[in-house]
Amino acid sequence: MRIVVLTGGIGGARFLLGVRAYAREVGAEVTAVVNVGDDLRLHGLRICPDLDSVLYTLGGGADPQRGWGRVDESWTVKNELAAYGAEPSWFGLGDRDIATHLVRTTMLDAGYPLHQVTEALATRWQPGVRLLPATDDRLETHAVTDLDGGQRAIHFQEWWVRYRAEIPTHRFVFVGAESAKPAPGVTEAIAGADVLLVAPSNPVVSIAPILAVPGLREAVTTSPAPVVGVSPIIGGAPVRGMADRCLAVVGVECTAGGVGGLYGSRAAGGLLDGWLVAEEDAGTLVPDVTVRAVPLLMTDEAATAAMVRAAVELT
Ligand code: FO1
Repeated sequence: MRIVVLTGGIGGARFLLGVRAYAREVGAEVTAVVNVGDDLRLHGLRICPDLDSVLYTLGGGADPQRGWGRVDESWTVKNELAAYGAEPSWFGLGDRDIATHLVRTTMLDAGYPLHQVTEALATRWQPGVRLLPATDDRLETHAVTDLDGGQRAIHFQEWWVRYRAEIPTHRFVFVGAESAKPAPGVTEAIAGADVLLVAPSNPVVSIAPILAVPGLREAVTTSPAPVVGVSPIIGGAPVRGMADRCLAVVGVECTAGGVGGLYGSRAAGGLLDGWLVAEEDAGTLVPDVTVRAVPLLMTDEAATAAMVRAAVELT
């Protein structure tokens, strides 16, 4: 069996731990198609938070408290940059993490595309799943906000980390999406999947930028395989992160039904055949989508693998 997962964020990386465990049980292959909209260049370095969250989480190197970055991290470079007054001071890069960005940036600057660089980084972390960026091209999520007395578009990381998603925001824009191409292997993996899973990631800033790459939404909606999503919202609140603030920007109710409706049924031109929600949200209805309620908290790998089994067996 070939499982393809659309994923982004820390929740998505933790979900992949369960997908990998389930895949080992049943002898399946896993491809993760990862959001790059959060990526940015800082201090000359290319940083790919979502790809790194997957590498570190599946490779056993993630910080369990923060969720992002490396465990046993030190912050010498961050403190030295602060001593120079180097901006931005609101985004912290740990020393161990910087090594990843140095290797990535050196390879990118030498002309290797992001998917090959990711493959090279994965030889160290051995994530046990095939990891593909949605695109090799520049695609950045920006938030159009009210700042300094006017409308201003800022990078997603500035909106998320500096302003904690707490400023008036009109919309999100996926800069570069129109001319981005799917990274090699992505369309083929989706077309060849036996099941497609949408991880319990932020629908607005993790999954939407993947689907904004021309051809990817169509690849999913026309795939012969069933598409099953897992709700990132339990009992009206995000499991982690600030999906509630992002959903408010796009005018969608922060409920399992709201997000299921945002994705929509494949029968009506949307994404989903199945929608897995938490037991608290039993009774959620999404027109033309099979909804099932199961325990959804990713407390450990076994609980997450049980969620994945329920998702795979849903359709
Ligand atoms: N999140 C923060 O809240 N503060 C930070 O300073 C920060 C630095 C950072 C550096 C590298 C990296 O890969 C992720 C980092 N994050 C930080 C997390 C990141 O902002 C988001 O959680 C993800 O982009 C959302 O998926």
